[in-house]
Amino acid sequence: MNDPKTALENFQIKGAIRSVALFGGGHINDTYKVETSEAQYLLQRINTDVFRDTDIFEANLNALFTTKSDVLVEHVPTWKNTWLFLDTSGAWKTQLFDKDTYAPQMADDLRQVSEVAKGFGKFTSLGLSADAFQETIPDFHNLQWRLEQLDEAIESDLARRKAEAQNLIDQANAYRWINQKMECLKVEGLPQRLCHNDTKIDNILLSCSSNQFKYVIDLDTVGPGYALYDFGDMMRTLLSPTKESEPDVSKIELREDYYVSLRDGFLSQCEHALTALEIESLAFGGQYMTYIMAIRFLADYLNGDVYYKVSHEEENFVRARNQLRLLKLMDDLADKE
Ligand code: GN1
Ligand code: MG
Repeated sequence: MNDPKTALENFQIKGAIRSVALFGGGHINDTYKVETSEAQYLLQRINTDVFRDTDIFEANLNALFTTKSDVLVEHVPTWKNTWLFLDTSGAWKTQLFDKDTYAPQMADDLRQVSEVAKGFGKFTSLGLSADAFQETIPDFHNLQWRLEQLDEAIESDLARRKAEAQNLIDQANAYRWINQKMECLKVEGLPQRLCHNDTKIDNILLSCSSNQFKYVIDLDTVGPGYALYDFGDMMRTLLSPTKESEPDVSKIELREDYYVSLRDGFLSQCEHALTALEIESLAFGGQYMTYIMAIRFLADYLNGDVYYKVSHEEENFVRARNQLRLLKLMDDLADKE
């Protein structure tokens, strides 16, 4: 039963419900804005075809909320004192909505980039041990496994799109060294860390009045990872003035001054918590995360759009093409340095 109002009855919210409306644009879950006579909330329906192990999710949220931190938005428990309410349509979760906040959609000035980076830097320095968490989606950022998934998608060609995508497949295959480089970093001793694992710009809330960082949101993928994942996904989503589905590939660019702001903002909050190898490998995170997203979009295109929401037939193709373009720009820049 996919009914937000019925799901809401299971949470300890205050006041009588006045309105419930769809909100935001995630690729996987549905989010609703809720107004009651006393407060405002965000209710999320987590897609349990993607997040299959809700016990792990619940345990991660518990581990996350053990330390009271002003980096995270306050969540509302159910009447049974759990964070998730399960029904046949998925897992529901509720958090307070702070009226003085907004989620920026695209970085358009350096201060904004710095605030987003500071926010995720604060998350990195929360000091929670990665060992206390498990992955909500197994192998989520395991590139080796994602490459195997791509190989399977190419092999089965379920949607008969392989011929059309051949050029993208060739481009993607040329970057397999990124996986080897990551494996070397692990052997060299890159430590695991608690990561957010989805550090897109719109997963930060800034204050409407001051434009300063307020909260990190979208906690469904929080779990063990490497610092370069979170730094890299910020590079992927902050450095170009384009959205993932940008129709005009020539608009994709790397703004180097944005990179400086991103790095300075992030390190200002968490440099003390990171090892030298982690700091040295942060920039490689841009290539790693952009590559993994190119592969995931491409595999989903070949599989017939079974994972990401799409608004038109070619959207996953366009997303994969754009990520590969961004990766090329990052790679050229890394060669120059
Ligand atoms: C998905 O659903 P959303 O938009 O928060 C995806 C991320 C990708 C992102 C790309 C669980 O996040 O890994 O980076 O799309 N989340 C999942 O926009 O697959
Ligand atoms: Mg997410």
